[in-house]
Amino acid sequence: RRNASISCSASPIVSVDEQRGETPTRIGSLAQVSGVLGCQWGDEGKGKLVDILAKHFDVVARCQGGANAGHTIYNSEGKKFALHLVPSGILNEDTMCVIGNGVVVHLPGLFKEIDGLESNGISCKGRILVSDRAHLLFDYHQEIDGLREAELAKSFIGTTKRGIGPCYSSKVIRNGIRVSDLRHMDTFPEKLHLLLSDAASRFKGFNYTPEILREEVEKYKRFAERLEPFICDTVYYMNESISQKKKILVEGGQATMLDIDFGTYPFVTSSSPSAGGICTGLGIAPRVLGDVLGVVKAYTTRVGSGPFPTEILGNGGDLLRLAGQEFGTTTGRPRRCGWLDIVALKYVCQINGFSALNLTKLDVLSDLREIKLGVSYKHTDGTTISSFPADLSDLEQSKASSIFFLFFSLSFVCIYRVEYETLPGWQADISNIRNYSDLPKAARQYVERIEELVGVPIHYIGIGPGRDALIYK
Ligand code: 2SA
Ligand code: GDP
Ligand code: MG
Repeated sequence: RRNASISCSASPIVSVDEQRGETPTRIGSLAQVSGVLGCQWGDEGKGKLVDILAKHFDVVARCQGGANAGHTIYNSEGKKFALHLVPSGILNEDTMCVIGNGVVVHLPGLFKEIDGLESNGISCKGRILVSDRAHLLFDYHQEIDGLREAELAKSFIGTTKRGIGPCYSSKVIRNGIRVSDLRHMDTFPEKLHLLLSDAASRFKGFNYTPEILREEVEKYKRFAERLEPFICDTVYYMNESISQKKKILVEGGQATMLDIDFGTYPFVTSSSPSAGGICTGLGIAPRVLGDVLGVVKAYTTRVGSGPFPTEILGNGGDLLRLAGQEFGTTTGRPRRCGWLDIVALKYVCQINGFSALNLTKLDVLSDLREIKLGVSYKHTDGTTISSFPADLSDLEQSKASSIFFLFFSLSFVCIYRVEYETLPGWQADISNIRNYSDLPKAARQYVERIEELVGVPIHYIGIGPGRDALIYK
């Protein structure tokens, strides 16, 4: 009952393209255990890559985050799906989807997502496993996420209000409730009472009554029954799958610049969306992890507050937002837009040790006459800083000089100046190109300059949202 049987098997990976003398897709040579992670502040197009890779893997697993993630994918008929908790392997019918111990699971949201997929003809039965160690995210976590944001007033984080911070707080402070607790409905009400009364004592605006507890417990009794077939010791499942030589793809949510340790703290999420999160969020050993692919947008976006050194304010940013349709997949919020930040990207590559990158949304830049790359940060004292700084607000007291670029934040200005390199645009539609060599010279120059600056090869280039809109380099 506790360990789902391991019965899936991916189609053999034959590098047909190489036999035909075409550009290798390189998918066939990806390691048995591979990962796909975001390189910026999220929404790089991770979902699309995972969906494309999924048919070559037996298992696609989420290791962190929750329904704050929004992964948009299109099936081969061009039908759009927005996934939040369900891994992006779900459209490939032979793939098992695992929601690992590091994920925080909002059951009403998960069931809604599953119902939506089923009603669109995607069978989820027997294909989704939820870790018995994953923490449950309750509606009340979402409510206090909103209350915390309101309390922060001007310094608000700009969370998705999906309850992520409060749920990870419960986990770390050790009064969280886990999926396995649903198997002990006798003690569940008391645990939930402790959580809710704690929230009521902390937040004036939080309404908690015995009636609310009763209703919530009844709801969770029904959820417990419905969830039972999905519950799995996924640590055992993942490790058994690895020893049986199954191919595993780990799908990251958010991105390293939102990582609780490495991101632009405190404007970050509450999990570890970088390579370390793969091991802690699934219970697999670092040495089994082979390839980690970084997904990076050809420019940068960020949703929510916090420093964004290469942000383009005003009309330029609005145009990019429109061209790239940069609106949150989960909340619909407009995303802030800017140039590609090489300083941040190098820092993220260092942390994750990517085998290769997927540069996405290159098509979005097609109309531009010139494209900028943020290549270094210079301090007012003239020194160039060598890595992404831990604390951009340590310059809070400094007065911004008009010649210096103002890093955007609602609560501070700081005076690092971003130095840019300007490259020519290509001003041609590239969305129908499928071979790297057919890209306009300026587009290839842009791609190759990024590779040169960052020192990591770009193996995949996105030139549209569809499954087929990928160039293998
Ligand atoms: P949270 O909700 O506590 O994780 O928010 C903390 C910060 O993390 C950011 N964050 C995200 N940034 C980009 N995309 C995300 N997913 C959705 C999407 C976002 C949406 O795919 O578009 O729809 O708004 C995501 N999730 C969290 C968040 O903006 C805060 O800065
Ligand atoms: P994720 O959170 O990293 O999976 O990314 P999102 O799905 O939140 O946002 C990426 C958006 O860009 C989605 O709407 C994708 O359909 C779209 N997208 C992905 N790759 C490309 C690309 O190469 N070109 C274009 N134009 N759109 C893309
Ligand atoms: Mg997203």
